[in-house]
Amino acid sequence: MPDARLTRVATCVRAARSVVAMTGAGISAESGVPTFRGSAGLWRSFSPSDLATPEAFARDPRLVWEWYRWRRDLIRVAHPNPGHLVLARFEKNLPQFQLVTQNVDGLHQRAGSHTLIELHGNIWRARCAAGCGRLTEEPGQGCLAGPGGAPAVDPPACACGSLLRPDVVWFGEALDPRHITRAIEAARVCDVLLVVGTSAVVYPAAALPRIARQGGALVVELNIEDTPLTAEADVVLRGPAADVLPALEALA
Ligand code: BV8
Ligand code: ZN
Repeated sequence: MPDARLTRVATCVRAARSVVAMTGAGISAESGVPTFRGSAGLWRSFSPSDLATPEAFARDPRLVWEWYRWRRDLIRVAHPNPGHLVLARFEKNLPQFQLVTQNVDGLHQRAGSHTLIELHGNIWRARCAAGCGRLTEEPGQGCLAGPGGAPAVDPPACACGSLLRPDVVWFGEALDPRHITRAIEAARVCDVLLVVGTSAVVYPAAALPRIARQGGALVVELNIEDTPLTAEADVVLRGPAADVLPALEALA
């Protein structure tokens, strides 16, 4: 007998003109990609705010570039999980569906999502750190980086003489106004907002659930634990995204 909350959400998704899903690192956890604030932690004892900033890159480009190389190596061998695949099918099967992700791992695209909004960029692209406009999909070779792994290398040089940096949004950097504007508009007009696998602490992405609520949407939190959003959500589906999303799809 399916959980009453799941049935309620499935009924609303079926009846919805427009559904938005907003994802965070938790949807990739079951693909083996470590979350930011989870217990698995990342390779070094640094916190993301120590490394995912323009200041960190200016101070030690080699360290920051290596951290991203290490993360790309992890993601390269990861596979989209059933949660990613459900959201890719929602894009095909629901009348109006918009995926908004904070993730930079590219697993949604590998699962078959095409029209997603990547609020924080993509780890598989690199761009000129000096802003000359150069952008590449080849951010350099992988490495076996990790304690005692392959030697660190410098970030590749840009044709303009500067360095290449990961094409992601670091803390203290503005999001692409086109992306955040589209995400806000989608949240404002949707009937159901699914908030999947995010600690709901990073702004301006974390403002989307309130915007959806103010627009009259049903706000659903799908997470394995409580977050600052839990108290505000209309429905909380507690469990791993790779299990709960397929269960939701089966009823929707
Ligand atoms: C900006 C890319 C302004 C890099 C990332 C108010 C308004 C505006 C800004 C701020 C504000 N207050 C504070 C700020 C500053 C800051 C911010 O929000 N700080 C926080 C920490 C307080 N925001 C910014 O700096 C943003 N910039 O607003 O600039 C501006 C304007 C004009 C001009 C100049 C500047 C930029 C934010 C983007 C930062 N970049 N990533 C990279 O990836 O290396 S953010 C980073 O955190 C990742 O993208 C990640 O996605 C994101 C959020 O984390 P989560 O995805 O939620 O992951 P987390 O590990 O935290 O949580 C995982 C969750 O999953 C958990 O809840 C867990 O329980 C759950 N889970 C685990 N397993 C599962 C699961 N759930 C389901 N199933 C499972 N199996
Ligand atoms: Zn350049």
